Amino acid sequence: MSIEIPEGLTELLQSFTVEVLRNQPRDLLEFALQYFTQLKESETKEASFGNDQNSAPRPGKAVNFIDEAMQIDSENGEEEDDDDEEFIGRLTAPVINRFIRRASVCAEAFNPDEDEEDKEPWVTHPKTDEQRQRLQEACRDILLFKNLDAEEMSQVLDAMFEKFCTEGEHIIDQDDDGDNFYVIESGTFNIFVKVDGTEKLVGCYDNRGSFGELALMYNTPRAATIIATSPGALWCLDRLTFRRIIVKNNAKKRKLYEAFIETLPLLTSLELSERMKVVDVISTKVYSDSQQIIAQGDLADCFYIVESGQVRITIKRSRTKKEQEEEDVDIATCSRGQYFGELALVTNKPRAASAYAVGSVKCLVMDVKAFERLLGPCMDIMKRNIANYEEQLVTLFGSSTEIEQQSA
Ligand code: 1OR
Ligand code: 1OR
Repeated sequence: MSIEIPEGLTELLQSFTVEVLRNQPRDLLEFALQYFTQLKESETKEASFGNDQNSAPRPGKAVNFIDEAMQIDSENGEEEDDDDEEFIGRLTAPVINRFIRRASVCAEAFNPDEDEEDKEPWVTHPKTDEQRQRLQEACRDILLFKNLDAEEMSQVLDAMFEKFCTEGEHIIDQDDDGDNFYVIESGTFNIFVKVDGTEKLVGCYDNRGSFGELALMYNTPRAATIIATSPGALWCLDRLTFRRIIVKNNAKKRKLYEAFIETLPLLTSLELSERMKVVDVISTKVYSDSQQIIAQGDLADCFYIVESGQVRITIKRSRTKKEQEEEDVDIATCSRGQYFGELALVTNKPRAASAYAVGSVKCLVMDVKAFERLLGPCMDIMKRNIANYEEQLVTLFGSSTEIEQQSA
């Protein structure tokens, strides 16, 4: 007895199988239900619109599922997999978003305001030459600006405006909406975070650095209160320009560094969304052969991960016990995926060693505040390595106290 295979069955099942393989649904049955329901709906819709023959559904014509990565809600790092309407609104093809497994993480939550933002004129605050010079100096070491191209940087500088503040002034109050990003030209500022309803002093800024990026980056309420503890001068960047330039730049950075960040053993204790926040705050720095990256004894404000090339770590040692003359001794080499510069940040001491580029070197750099905020969960791994330094120190030099005294 021969069984007749209905026309279109093979095509239908093939298309379905392709969608299953592409989307890797967690619940196959539910996926199938949605797939065939949508197929039927689109068939009915097209029939009722009297579409031309070319677009008329045939048995087995595939439902056009969304083929893009699931978006991360950058406000809270959660997947927006329940919020289908937003996706349906911007896609012509029917979308069953909740089944789509993440292939990669998008840089930004879908932001319906973004198109509106683009229609706004660019913000410009005219400045004297003297102001512009001071502004450029204040922005020189701001990591968030390091990856901007010349045009983006000049748009940022044009948009920034000066704000003088008095001692005791609240620059930012926790839980408020974010208006500006601030770059410190001068002044000291305390950082308070509410813990169980009471404000706790968690850190301070001393005449350098920047703050106020989080609420603008992730569309969240302010995460901390910032109060001036001296008269000071700040440069402010409005929310619109910040989002247009910095947030868009972060999207590019995520595409570039997502895969590399995923390979770093140091960051395995972090959630995926936290690792993406690491990408948002890093900048890249390039060093030429023999260039000094860290100088032993300096105050520390950055943490480094080697992206390419080799970094030589050296430590100063007296040639003899009596002589003042010192020589640099090689103690370690860091290559792709390894980090350095954590010790001074963890111990709050000056740099314990120097670091030099061997050949051309590219590093990902993170500032101390981001390091403290984001890398807490990685502290165990770092502390284990620091304990290793101590051991190596004894092996290399016999006693750790000699080096400790020298690097203190
Ligand atoms: P924002 O837009 O949320 C407050 O406004 C700013 O304070 C914030 O951006 C950061 O730029 C800055 N946790 C959260 N925000 C901090 C922190 C911080 N430090 C500075 N800011 N922590 C302290 C880490 C040294 C973590 C505390 C648990
Ligand atoms: P930092 O912030 O003190 C220098 O800046 C960096 O060199 C340091 O953090 C470490 O990341 C890195 N002792 C001290 N620092 C070391 C060592 C080290 N190795 C790498 N660094 N060792 C013991 C010294 C004899 C390790 C020897 C293998």
